[in-house]
Amino acid sequence: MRKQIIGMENSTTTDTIVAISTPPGASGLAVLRLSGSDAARYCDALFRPFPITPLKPSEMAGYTTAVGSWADLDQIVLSCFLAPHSFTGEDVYEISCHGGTAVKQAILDSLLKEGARLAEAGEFSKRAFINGKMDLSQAEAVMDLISAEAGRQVQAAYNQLKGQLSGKIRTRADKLYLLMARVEMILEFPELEETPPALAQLAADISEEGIRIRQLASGYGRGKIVREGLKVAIAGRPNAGKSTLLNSLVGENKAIVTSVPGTTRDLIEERIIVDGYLVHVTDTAGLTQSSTDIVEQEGIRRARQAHAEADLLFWMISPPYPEGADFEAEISEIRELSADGKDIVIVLGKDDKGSSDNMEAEIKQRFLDIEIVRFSIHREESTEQIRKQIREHLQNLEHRYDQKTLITHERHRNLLENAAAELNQAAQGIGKGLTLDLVAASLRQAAEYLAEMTGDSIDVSLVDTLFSRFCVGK
Ligand SMILES: Nc1nc2c(ncn2[C@@H]2O[C@H](COP(=O)(O)OP(=O)(O)OP(=O)(O)O)[C@@H](O)[C@H]2O)c(=O)[nH]1
Ligand SMILES: [Mg+2]
Repeated sequence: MRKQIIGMENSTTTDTIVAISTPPGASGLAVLRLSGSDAARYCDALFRPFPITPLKPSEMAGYTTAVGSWADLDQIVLSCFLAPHSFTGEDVYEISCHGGTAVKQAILDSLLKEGARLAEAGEFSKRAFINGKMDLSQAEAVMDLISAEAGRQVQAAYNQLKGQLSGKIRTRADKLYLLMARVEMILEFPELEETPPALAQLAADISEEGIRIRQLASGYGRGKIVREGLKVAIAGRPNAGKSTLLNSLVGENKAIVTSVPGTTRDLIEERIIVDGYLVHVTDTAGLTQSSTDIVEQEGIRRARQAHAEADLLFWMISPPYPEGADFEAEISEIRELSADGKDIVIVLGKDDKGSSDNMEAEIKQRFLDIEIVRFSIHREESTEQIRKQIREHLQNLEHRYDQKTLITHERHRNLLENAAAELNQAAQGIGKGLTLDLVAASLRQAAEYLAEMTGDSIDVSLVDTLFSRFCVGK
């Protein structure tokens, strides 16, 4: 069923679009995708089937393929998906050709010459959404699936694509419609229903629904980490061994390591995978109070920003240990971050250079409850111990947010929070004598927020913005 989108009533989306759906550059094979009512006609003009599949493209049945030649350019496999049983809901032909840059461009040009239009970014998915093939949260999942680098991202995106989230949202929306019906009933037959106990029960039920929706929103706690990755930063004084730690986690010499304090100035961010989670590890400039070098000062400013944004901070303290006021300054900086709720692990670095026992005892005395690990680049198991800290952090997160349904997009979280706030307000309002018309309006508004998640009710400008973030050919 075609979707009604506010503001899109008169627009036409029936022209036939084409794009190269595989990445740029040379490859063994490539796929071009063609969607729209003229797709068969364009293929008829350009495709010559081999005798084993003698049908013209317009005579092919849906879900069948044919081999043949394409406009004297290449030998291809043509796959046919007829409306409405295709990705976009329109007639779709996919052309698998050889993946040379010139070949795919020539095939694309031949189709453009026939009259096809080059697809905009995300236009295939947008048509799939408009034609009711999937809802908005599923279309967002397609994009996530394409950009996924880690196993957990794939899992979350696929669950969303299968409609796990949409199902949950529709269940909640149905409950809101029932509540709306109850309010309408009371409005119509006040003598029967508008008694204090009936109203109190209504308020309790609305409040309960708000709590459930807020619970769903809290799935963003882990969902954000799954989709965007965990941010880990490495902090400490110059020369503490931060870049060495980064390199050991990445398994490559990504950051320059020298014995000169102040080597790292820029932020160096690398991606690793831990337990199927994407983890961004950022090496930062060493912190020092005494720098007069403006480049180093800028490095330190950026370092502090990265520390503030990190989900987990490895703070390295290595020999020669700071003493007196320097040590106190470092401790108070750690304490401040920790008081702000930052998860910090102290790494006692260069553990091969003498005993870290005293420093460990000192730190334990200052912080009752802080993780401490020892690290030496000359010990093989050291890197694994650091990875273990990351793993434990991720496991804690799983315990803290054990929702089955992950909320992976901020847009979804905000809509759920807005819906919950609206319900909470309505529930509290009933006790304070809020008129039932206004309660009904709040319920309707909350349902609207939920509908925006799945795109059941959505503005055309939002549709355009969301789909333009997709890649061309999707
Ligand atoms: N013995 C020993 N030396 C280390 C270890 N880790 C790093 N080093 C040495 O310490 C020096 C500084 O290491 P880096 O990794 O560059 O230190 P950094 O904290 O990134 O330094 P800045 O970028 O200047 O802040 C280099 O000479 C390293 O080889 C270690 O575990 N043991
Ligand atoms: Mg460094």
